[in-house]
Amino acid sequence: MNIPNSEQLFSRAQHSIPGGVNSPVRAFKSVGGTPLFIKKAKGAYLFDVDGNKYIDYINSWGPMILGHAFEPVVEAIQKKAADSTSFGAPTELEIEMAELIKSMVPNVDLVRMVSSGTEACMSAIRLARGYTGRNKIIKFEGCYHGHADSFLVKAGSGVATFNIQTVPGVTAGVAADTLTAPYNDIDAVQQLINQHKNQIAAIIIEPVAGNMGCILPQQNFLEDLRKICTEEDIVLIFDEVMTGFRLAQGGAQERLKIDADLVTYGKVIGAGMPVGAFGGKFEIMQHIAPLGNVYQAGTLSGNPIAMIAGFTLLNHLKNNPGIYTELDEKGAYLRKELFTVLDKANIPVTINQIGSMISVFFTHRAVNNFADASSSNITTFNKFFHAMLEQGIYLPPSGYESWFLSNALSYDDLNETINATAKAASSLL
Ligand code: HOZ
Repeated sequence: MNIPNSEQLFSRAQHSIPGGVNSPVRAFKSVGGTPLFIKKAKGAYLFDVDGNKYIDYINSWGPMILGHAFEPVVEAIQKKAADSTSFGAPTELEIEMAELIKSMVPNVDLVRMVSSGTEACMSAIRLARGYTGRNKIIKFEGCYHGHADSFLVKAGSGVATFNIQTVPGVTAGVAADTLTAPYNDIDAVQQLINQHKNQIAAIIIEPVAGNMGCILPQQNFLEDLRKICTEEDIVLIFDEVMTGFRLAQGGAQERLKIDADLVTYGKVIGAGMPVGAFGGKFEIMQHIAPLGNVYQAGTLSGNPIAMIAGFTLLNHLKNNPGIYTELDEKGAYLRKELFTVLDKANIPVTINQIGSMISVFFTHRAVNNFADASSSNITTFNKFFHAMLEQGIYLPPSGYESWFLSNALSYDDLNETINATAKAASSLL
C-alpha cells in the first residue's frame, strides 16, 4: 500500500498532537503501522490523502449509519450554518429534536442534549447518584462508557486495546466506587449487590456490548438485571451510544424489549456531529438542573448545527423503517459468508453479529464476556487487519471494537470484503 502522504502527516503530527492523534484508538498502535489520514468520504467509501479508496467498516465509530456525506444531512447543515453556528440560548429546533427522540423511544419522558457520549454517561451517573443518594455503581468488565473517571475501571475500547490496567489520574476513591462484574454474569451482579446493600446507585451497561468487540447479552441476562434493579431501587442505565437508533429506531431497548430507567446516546444521534443525550423517566429526570439540583450544563449543548444534523438523520430513519431490515440482512449475510470462508481455511473463528454490528474473534470459544474476547488471537487479528487494509477494506484497528455497517454498503461491497477475507485467510495460519 502506498501511503507516503499519510506517513508524512503522521510524522508531522507527532510534534503538535499527543501520539499524533486526537483519540487513542485511531493510532494503529496495537496493530502497528501508520494510521491513514483521511481526505474525504462518500457513501460507503473513504479516500485517504494518498488517493486510496477503502470500504469503510468504522463509519466514524458508529454515527454514519447511512454512509458518509448523506446529502439531506449535508444540505441541512449548510443551510443552518448561515444563521450562525451557536447561540447559547434556546431554539425551537431543540424542542423538535427532543420530541422526535421521544417519538422514537417511547419510555423517554425528558431528554437533555449534550456534546458527546462520554458527557451523556457521566451525567446519567451523576443523576442516578443524586436521585438515589447512593455512591457506588456497577459496570461490566470490557464495557466502555466514555472516558469520565468513574468508567475507566476494567474498561473496554482503547483501555483494553492498549492493556491499561489502571488509568493514572483516576483517584483510588473514585475507582473504589466503581464495582465490576463480568458481562452476562448475573450471579456476580447479585453478589456485588449483596455485599453493598443499599449502596448501589446505578448499574450501567451496553445492552449489546461494542467496546470489547460485539458481544450480545445472553438469554434472560438483561431481563434479570431489570428485575434486580427494580427490586433493589437501583437505576438501570442502558448506554446506547453505539446501539441507539442503530439496532432499531428505539435502539436496543426496542430490539431486546427491555426498558431501562435512563438511557444514554451518542454517535447516530448526531449524524457525525458532536452530540450526545441522556433521558428517561420524568421521576428521575426531574432532578436535573434547573428543574432539580443535579447540576449539568454545556455551552454547546443543543448546538443548532449539531441538532439539525441529528434531527435530519433521525427523521429519515423514522420515516424509512425498512433501513433497519436492510441493515439486518446485510449484517447477517456478512457474518454467514465471513464465517464460511474463514472456517473453510481452518482459521479458529467466532463471529458475533446483531443487525449492523459485527465482530470477528479469532478463537473457537463462544464470546460472551471480556475474558472470551481476550482469547481471540491478537497476532492473527493484526495480520487480518493489515491484509484487509491492503485490499482496501478499512476495519477498526483493534479486536476490542465492533465494526459498524452503513446502509450505503452494497452487496458488491460486502462481496468484495468476503473475497478479500478469503485471500487474507491464507496468510493467517
Ligand atoms: N467510542 C468509540 C468506540 N470505542 C471510539 C471513539 C474513540 O475513542 O475515539
